[in-house]
Amino acid sequence: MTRLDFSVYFVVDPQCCGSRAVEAVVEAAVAGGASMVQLRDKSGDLSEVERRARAVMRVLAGTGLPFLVNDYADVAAVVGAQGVHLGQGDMAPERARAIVGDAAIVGWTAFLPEHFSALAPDVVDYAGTGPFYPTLTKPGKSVLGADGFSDLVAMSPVPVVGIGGIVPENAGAVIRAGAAGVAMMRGISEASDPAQAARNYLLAVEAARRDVRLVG
Ligand code: TZP
Ligand code: MG
Repeated sequence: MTRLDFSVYFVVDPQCCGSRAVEAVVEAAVAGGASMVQLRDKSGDLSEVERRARAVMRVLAGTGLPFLVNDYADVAAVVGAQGVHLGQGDMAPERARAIVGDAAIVGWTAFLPEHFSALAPDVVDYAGTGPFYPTLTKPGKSVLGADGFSDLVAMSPVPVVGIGGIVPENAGAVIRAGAAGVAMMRGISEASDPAQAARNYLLAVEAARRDVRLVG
Protein backbone atom coordinates (compact mmCIF):
# COMPACT_ATOMS: atom_id res chain seq x y z
CA MET A 1 0.00 0.00 0.00
CA THR A 2 1.28 3.47 -0.85
CA ARG A 3 1.90 5.83 2.06
CA LEU A 4 -1.36 7.46 3.00
CA ASP A 5 -1.75 11.17 3.51
CA PHE A 6 -4.26 11.60 6.33
CA SER A 7 -3.82 15.39 6.53
CA VAL A 8 -7.38 16.41 5.60
CA TYR A 9 -9.68 13.41 5.53
CA PHE A 10 -13.10 14.51 4.33
CA VAL A 11 -16.00 12.29 5.33
CA VAL A 12 -18.94 13.14 3.13
CA ASP A 13 -22.42 12.24 4.34
CA PRO A 14 -25.33 13.17 2.05
CA GLN A 15 -27.34 14.07 5.15
CA CYS A 16 -24.79 16.73 6.08
CA CYS A 17 -24.66 18.38 2.65
CA GLY A 18 -27.95 20.32 2.89
CA SER A 19 -29.13 21.11 -0.61
CA ARG A 20 -25.66 20.58 -2.10
CA ALA A 21 -24.88 17.56 -4.23
CA VAL A 22 -22.36 15.16 -2.70
CA GLU A 23 -20.26 15.33 -5.88
CA ALA A 24 -20.08 19.13 -5.78
CA VAL A 25 -18.99 19.15 -2.16
CA VAL A 26 -16.32 16.51 -2.81
CA GLU A 27 -15.06 18.42 -5.84
CA ALA A 28 -14.70 21.59 -3.77
CA ALA A 29 -13.03 19.75 -0.89
CA VAL A 30 -10.48 18.25 -3.25
CA ALA A 31 -9.85 21.60 -4.94
CA GLY A 32 -9.08 23.02 -1.50
CA GLY A 33 -6.68 20.26 -0.51
CA ALA A 34 -8.55 17.30 0.99
CA SER A 35 -6.14 14.36 0.97
CA MET A 36 -8.63 11.49 1.35
CA VAL A 37 -12.37 11.06 0.96
CA GLN A 38 -14.83 8.71 2.62
CA LEU A 39 -18.48 8.26 1.70
CA ARG A 40 -20.58 7.79 4.84
CA ASP A 41 -24.09 7.02 3.68
CA LYS A 42 -26.38 5.79 6.41
CA SER A 43 -29.49 5.71 4.21
CA GLY A 44 -29.48 1.92 4.37
CA ASP A 45 -30.24 1.66 0.66
CA LEU A 46 -27.34 -0.29 -0.82
CA SER A 47 -28.10 0.57 -4.42
CA GLU A 48 -28.09 4.24 -3.44
CA VAL A 49 -24.78 3.85 -1.59
CA GLU A 50 -23.30 2.21 -4.66
CA ARG A 51 -24.65 4.92 -6.97
CA ARG A 52 -23.20 7.67 -4.76
CA ALA A 53 -19.91 5.82 -4.41
CA ARG A 54 -19.58 5.66 -8.19
CA ALA A 55 -20.39 9.37 -8.44
CA VAL A 56 -17.66 10.24 -5.92
CA MET A 57 -15.23 7.95 -7.77
CA ARG A 58 -15.88 9.92 -10.97
CA VAL A 59 -15.04 13.17 -9.19
CA LEU A 60 -11.84 11.68 -7.79
CA ALA A 61 -10.75 10.05 -11.04
CA GLY A 62 -7.30 11.30 -11.99
CA THR A 63 -6.62 12.94 -8.62
CA GLY A 64 -4.88 9.89 -7.16
CA LEU A 65 -6.69 10.50 -3.86
CA PRO A 66 -7.85 7.46 -1.91
CA PHE A 67 -11.59 6.89 -1.66
CA LEU A 68 -13.08 4.76 1.10
CA VAL A 69 -16.62 3.55 1.65
CA ASN A 70 -17.98 3.54 5.19
CA ASP A 71 -19.63 0.33 6.46
CA TYR A 72 -19.84 -1.62 3.21
CA ALA A 73 -16.80 -3.64 2.15
CA ASP A 74 -18.83 -5.21 -0.66
CA VAL A 75 -19.70 -1.83 -2.14
CA ALA A 76 -16.08 -0.74 -1.84
CA ALA A 77 -15.00 -3.87 -3.74
CA VAL A 78 -17.68 -3.64 -6.41
CA VAL A 79 -17.02 0.01 -7.27
CA GLY A 80 -13.23 -0.37 -7.04
CA ALA A 81 -12.74 2.04 -4.14
CA GLN A 82 -9.35 2.11 -2.44
CA GLY A 83 -10.76 0.96 0.86
CA VAL A 84 -13.40 0.62 3.51
CA HIS A 85 -13.92 2.19 6.92
CA LEU A 86 -15.59 0.10 9.61
CA GLY A 87 -17.08 0.87 12.98
CA GLN A 88 -17.12 -1.28 16.08
CA GLY A 89 -20.59 -2.57 15.16
CA ASP A 90 -19.68 -3.49 11.60
CA MET A 91 -18.21 -6.66 10.15
CA ALA A 92 -14.85 -7.70 11.57
CA PRO A 93 -11.86 -6.03 9.86
CA GLU A 94 -10.53 -9.51 8.95
CA ARG A 95 -13.68 -10.24 7.00
CA ALA A 96 -13.57 -6.86 5.28
CA ARG A 97 -9.91 -7.39 4.43
CA ALA A 98 -10.82 -10.68 2.74
CA ILE A 99 -13.41 -8.84 0.64
CA VAL A 100 -11.39 -5.77 -0.37
CA GLY A 101 -8.02 -7.50 -0.77
CA ASP A 102 -4.54 -6.99 0.55
CA ALA A 103 -3.80 -3.82 -1.40
CA ALA A 104 -6.86 -1.95 -0.12
CA ILE A 105 -7.07 0.32 2.91
CA VAL A 106 -9.03 -0.84 5.93
CA GLY A 107 -9.84 1.82 8.52
CA TRP A 108 -11.39 1.11 11.90
CA THR A 109 -13.18 3.32 14.38
CA ALA A 110 -11.53 2.90 17.78
CA PHE A 111 -12.16 5.09 20.81
CA LEU A 112 -11.58 2.88 23.87
CA PRO A 113 -8.34 1.31 25.13
CA GLU A 114 -9.76 -2.16 24.48
CA HIS A 115 -10.33 -1.28 20.84
CA PHE A 116 -6.64 -0.50 20.49
CA SER A 117 -5.60 -3.65 22.36
CA ALA A 118 -7.68 -5.65 19.87
CA LEU A 119 -6.41 -3.80 16.81
CA ALA A 120 -4.49 -6.05 14.40
CA PRO A 121 -2.03 -3.86 12.49
CA ASP A 122 -1.64 -6.46 9.73
CA VAL A 123 -5.37 -6.06 9.00
CA VAL A 124 -6.19 -2.46 9.94
CA ASP A 125 -4.27 0.41 8.34
CA TYR A 126 -5.44 3.29 10.51
CA ALA A 127 -7.75 4.12 13.38
CA GLY A 128 -10.39 6.85 13.29
CA THR A 129 -10.70 8.14 16.82
CA GLY A 130 -13.11 10.54 18.46
CA PRO A 131 -15.07 12.54 19.16
CA PHE A 132 -12.07 14.73 19.90
CA TYR A 133 -14.40 17.69 20.53
CA PRO A 134 -18.17 17.74 21.15
CA THR A 135 -20.09 17.46 17.91
CA LEU A 136 -23.69 17.69 16.77
CA THR A 137 -22.93 14.96 14.25
CA LYS A 138 -22.56 12.38 17.05
CA PRO A 139 -24.49 13.81 19.97
CA GLY A 140 -24.17 12.20 23.38
CA LYS A 141 -20.89 10.40 22.68
CA SER A 142 -18.24 10.91 25.30
CA VAL A 143 -15.61 13.36 24.19
CA LEU A 144 -11.93 12.38 24.35
CA GLY A 145 -10.24 15.77 24.43
CA ALA A 146 -6.52 16.11 23.87
CA ASP A 147 -5.48 14.01 26.88
CA GLY A 148 -7.83 11.12 26.19
CA PHE A 149 -6.85 11.18 22.55
CA SER A 150 -3.10 11.20 23.11
CA ASP A 151 -3.41 8.30 25.58
CA LEU A 152 -5.02 6.25 22.81
CA VAL A 153 -2.42 7.34 20.24
CA ALA A 154 0.26 6.05 22.60
CA MET A 155 -1.42 2.62 22.52
CA SER A 156 -1.96 2.49 18.79
CA PRO A 157 0.13 0.34 16.45
CA VAL A 158 -1.25 2.26 13.45
CA PRO A 159 -1.71 5.95 12.56
CA VAL A 160 -4.62 7.61 14.32
CA VAL A 161 -6.88 10.15 12.64
CA GLY A 162 -8.83 12.51 14.89
CA ILE A 163 -12.52 13.17 14.26
CA GLY A 164 -15.38 14.99 15.92
CA GLY A 165 -16.05 18.71 16.10
CA ILE A 166 -12.81 19.56 14.33
CA VAL A 167 -12.75 22.92 12.56
CA PRO A 168 -9.71 24.68 11.08
CA GLU A 169 -9.38 26.81 14.22
CA ASN A 170 -9.03 23.82 16.56
CA ALA A 171 -7.37 21.31 14.20
CA GLY A 172 -3.84 22.14 15.33
CA ALA A 173 -4.47 20.78 18.81
CA VAL A 174 -5.50 17.43 17.30
CA ILE A 175 -2.18 17.17 15.44
CA ARG A 176 -0.28 18.21 18.56
CA ALA A 177 -2.09 15.43 20.46
CA GLY A 178 -0.51 12.93 18.06
CA ALA A 179 -2.97 12.64 15.17
CA ALA A 180 -1.69 11.66 11.75
CA GLY A 181 -4.42 13.86 10.31
CA VAL A 182 -7.86 15.29 10.92
CA ALA A 183 -11.20 14.01 9.65
CA MET A 184 -14.26 16.15 9.37
CA MET A 185 -17.84 16.12 8.14
CA ARG A 186 -19.77 19.35 8.69
CA GLY A 187 -16.65 21.50 8.85
CA ILE A 188 -16.42 21.13 5.08
CA SER A 189 -19.87 20.07 3.91
CA GLU A 190 -21.68 22.89 5.72
CA ALA A 191 -19.03 25.57 5.22
CA SER A 192 -20.09 28.60 3.18
CA ASP A 193 -17.08 27.87 0.97
CA PRO A 194 -16.10 24.19 1.22
CA ALA A 195 -12.93 24.60 -0.87
CA GLN A 196 -11.71 27.42 1.36
CA ALA A 197 -12.58 25.36 4.43
CA ALA A 198 -10.48 22.44 3.16
CA ARG A 199 -7.61 24.84 2.47
CA ASN A 200 -7.89 26.24 5.99
CA TYR A 201 -7.75 22.74 7.49
CA LEU A 202 -4.64 21.95 5.48
CA LEU A 203 -2.92 25.16 6.55
CA ALA A 204 -3.76 24.45 10.19
CA VAL A 205 -2.47 20.87 9.96
CA GLU A 206 0.74 21.92 8.27
CA ALA A 207 1.36 24.70 10.79
CA ALA A 208 0.78 22.31 13.71
CA ARG A 209 3.17 19.76 12.20
CA ARG A 210 5.83 22.45 12.05
CA ASP A 211 5.17 23.21 15.77
CA VAL A 212 5.48 19.51 16.64
CA ARG A 213 8.78 19.27 14.80
CA LEU A 214 10.13 22.38 16.55
CA VAL A 215 9.12 21.12 19.97
CA GLY A 216 9.99 17.46 19.38
N1 TZP B 1 -17.08 9.65 14.66
C1 TZP B 1 -16.72 10.28 15.77
S1 TZP B 1 -17.25 11.88 15.76
C2 TZP B 1 -17.94 11.72 14.23
C3 TZP B 1 -17.77 10.43 13.77
C4 TZP B 1 -18.24 9.89 12.49
C5 TZP B 1 -18.66 12.81 13.53
C6 TZP B 1 -17.74 13.85 12.97
O1 TZP B 1 -18.48 14.85 12.36
P1 TZP B 1 -18.09 16.40 12.47
O2 TZP B 1 -19.22 17.09 11.72
O3 TZP B 1 -16.78 16.59 11.76
O4 TZP B 1 -18.03 16.77 13.92
MG1 MG C 1 -20.00 1.78 10.50
